[in-house]
Amino acid sequence: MREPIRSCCIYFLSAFCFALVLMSGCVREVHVVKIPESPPALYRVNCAAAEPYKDSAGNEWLADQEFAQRGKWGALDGMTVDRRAAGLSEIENTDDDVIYLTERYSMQGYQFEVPNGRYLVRLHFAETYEGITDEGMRLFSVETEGKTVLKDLDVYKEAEGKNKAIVRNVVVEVSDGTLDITFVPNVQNPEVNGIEVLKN
Ligand SMILES: [Ca+2]
Repeated sequence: MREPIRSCCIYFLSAFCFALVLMSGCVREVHVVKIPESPPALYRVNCAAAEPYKDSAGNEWLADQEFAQRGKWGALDGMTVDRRAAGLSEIENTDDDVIYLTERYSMQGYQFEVPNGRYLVRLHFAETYEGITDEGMRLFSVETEGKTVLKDLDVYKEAEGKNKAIVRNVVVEVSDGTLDITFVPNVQNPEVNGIEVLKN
C-alpha cells in the first residue's frame, strides 16, 4: 500500500515544483515594468510643507522655505496653512493629495536661482479654504519674469469645486539668473500648493 502513496506524493511534489518555476517566471516578467520618467527638475516645492515629500512617481519634493533663509530659492512673504489640522485628507484629481493639503497664501511670489534658459513651470492649486464656497470668491493673477501668464485665475471655478487639484503649465525664458513668480491679488488672497521648475 505504501508504494502508490509515495508515487502520488512524488507526482504532486513534481507538479508543485513545476508550478513554482512557472510562477517565478511570471514574477520576473512583472519586475520588467518601468516607472514612467519625469522631465529633469531643478526644483519641486511642496508649498507650505514642513517636510520633504516623495510623490507617487518617485519624485522628491522640497519642504517650503522663505527666500531669505538660504538664498537660492524661496517664498517672498505669505502665510502657510496645513488643512490636515482642520481634518481635510482627500483631494480629487490627484494621487498626491499631500501636495494640495498644504498651502501658502498671501505671498508676493517665489524666486528661484536658475541658469539662463527656458523652463517649464508647473503650478499646482486646489481650493481648500472653508471661506470659499463658490466661484468668483478668490481671483488672482500670476506673472513670470514680469509678464502675466495667468489672468484672474479662479481655482474653484476651473477645478469645478473645492478640494480638487488643477495644474497650470507655463513656459518661461529666464535671462537674468533668477526665475521670478509673482502673485497679484484681485479678490481674496492668492494661494499656491506646489511649484515645479523643470527643464523645457
Ligand atoms: Ca503644498
